[in-house]
Amino acid sequence: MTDSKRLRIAVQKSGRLSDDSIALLKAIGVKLSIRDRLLIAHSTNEKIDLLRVRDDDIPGLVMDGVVDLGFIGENELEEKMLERKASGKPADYEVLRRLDYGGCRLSIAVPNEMPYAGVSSLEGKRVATTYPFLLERYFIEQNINAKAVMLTGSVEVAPRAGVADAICDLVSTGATLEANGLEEKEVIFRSKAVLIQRKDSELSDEKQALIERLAPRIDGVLLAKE
Ligand code: PRT
Ligand code: ZN
Repeated sequence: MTDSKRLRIAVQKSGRLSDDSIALLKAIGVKLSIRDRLLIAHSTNEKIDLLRVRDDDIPGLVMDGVVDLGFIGENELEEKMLERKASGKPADYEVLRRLDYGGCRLSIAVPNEMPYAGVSSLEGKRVATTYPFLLERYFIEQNINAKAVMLTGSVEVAPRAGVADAICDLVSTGATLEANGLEEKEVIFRSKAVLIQRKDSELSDEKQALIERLAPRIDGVLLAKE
């Protein structure tokens, strides 16, 4: 159960952002008792409840006002914002802090053997991605007539499977692209984890005061790591 007077924070349950987000909360003095299978975790020393969910759900939970804060990658946040705007849903949020983990880039990569002479080589091509809204925005900006093919996983095998000509996926070390015979050509978005909040006008004074007490501690933690 959650109590509406307690600050609700959404974090990824299990994935690349989970450990760093929990570690940051602990570093700013939020004591947490997390039991692996449970959706909700309570803080034992602050009026805070954690909602542990898939990262895909976090932007919507903040934008719909179900939670007050959320830790999320900017890639996912921007994609969901575009998707929600396109379907007329609320898409407002504020970035409370940009964080120092979850760094990656969303890039277009093509098979090693595909001739590539710049973005115009993508004209008329099918590009597999989990981020169709970011990719289509890029095509429009670049004035390219190409098609984003939505895949929720295994994007890197799409060209070999004959499902697409190229891909647009997250890259950090580049090892996955290399292992799949793909070459990174265009970076379309650079991302890090961020802590977002619902529009502050919608927060109670008590919750706002708690955020104002905790946020400077995040700056302290980030500074100490530099
Ligand atoms: O289950 P849930 O939906 O919560 O998790 P998920 O599988 O959707 O996400 P997860 O945990 O994989 O990633 C969460 C967030 O971490 C992403 O939205 C990014 O903001 C950030 N992040 C940082 C990354 C990467 N780096 C990353 N390298 N997310 C994914 N990758 C994948 C990428 O998709 C590709 O498959 O790693 C592979 C490439 O890595 P390299 O090192 O081989 O280039
Ligand atoms: Zn996800």
